[in-house]
Amino acid sequence: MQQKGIHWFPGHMQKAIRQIEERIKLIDVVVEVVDSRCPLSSKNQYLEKITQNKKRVIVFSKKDLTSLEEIKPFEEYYLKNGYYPLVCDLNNQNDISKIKKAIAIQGKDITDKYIRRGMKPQPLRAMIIGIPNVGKSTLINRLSKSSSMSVANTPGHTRSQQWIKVDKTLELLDTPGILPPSYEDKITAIHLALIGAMKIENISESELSDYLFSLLKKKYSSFLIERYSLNEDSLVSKEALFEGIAKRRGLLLPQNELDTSKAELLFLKEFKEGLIVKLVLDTLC
Ligand SMILES: Nc1nc2c(ncn2[C@@H]2O[C@H](COP(=O)(O)OP(=O)(O)OP(=O)(O)O)[C@@H](O)[C@H]2O)c(=O)[nH]1
Ligand SMILES: [Mg+2]
Repeated sequence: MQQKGIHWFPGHMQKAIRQIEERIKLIDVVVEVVDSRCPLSSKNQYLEKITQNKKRVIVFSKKDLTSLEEIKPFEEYYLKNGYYPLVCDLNNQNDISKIKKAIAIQGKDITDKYIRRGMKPQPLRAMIIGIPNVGKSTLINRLSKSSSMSVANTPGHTRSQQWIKVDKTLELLDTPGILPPSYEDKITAIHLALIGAMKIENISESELSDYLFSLLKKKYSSFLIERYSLNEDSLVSKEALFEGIAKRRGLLLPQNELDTSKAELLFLKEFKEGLIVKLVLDTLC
């Protein structure tokens, strides 16, 4: 498949960057969320620039949908680049506690400064950022629900900001910084579409299933065979695969022909939901 570059920079990107830059002035620790299945593609490159002078935690969300083995090199990569990486299931309270600890560790210098000056340490102020659908709201909800404190309204630098007091050590900006995904190559766009992080207006379902079929056939064929109780013959082509899936799942057209279009949609949906195989789509160069 030939991969043409995509030149894509939505008009609201600049606005989103400005909004985040404005708010980030008030923040001690930035918590960026990326999807574990796309630890590079689901990171907006502009966030790298905006956050580089801040203490940073990077949360790889949805670890329940990925391979913990395959994600390891990406943890090391971000560690080397000054982040505190954490692979998490945001529905798991233990993992949420680990994120709280990571914020405290990254903010220790700031807390220590108060202590050195003989002052009572102020709560660390954190902000959750990331591209759509990676789990930012889930994380804010989980962190704030773990606290019995209510929402506090503290005046910010230039305007009033809404803060959630998680406990006496941590306050959270109650709205996340959302930046659209940014990508220059089609593979990144395909990865984002496959995990459901962006609308797929400019990529057809057939392009997505072509890509996914080749990848799974090459590296994860046993998972495909097992999921749909197929034999090797069903992997000779994408068409054969969809026929196999349609047969197994009873997907039929009115004339009792196999509904391979429905099978294709099911294939994409079940991959997105982590039902076929848990993997990392991105690769480190
Ligand atoms: N399996 C799994 N699903 C998760 C996890 N974290 C979040 N989700 C799901 O991912 C979807 C998106 O989560 P949100 O918290 O709404 O994501 P967001 O980043 O706030 O999305 P936007 O508001 O669109 O920017 C929801 O269906 C969540 O339930 C996780 O760790 N594992
Ligand atoms: Mg949200």
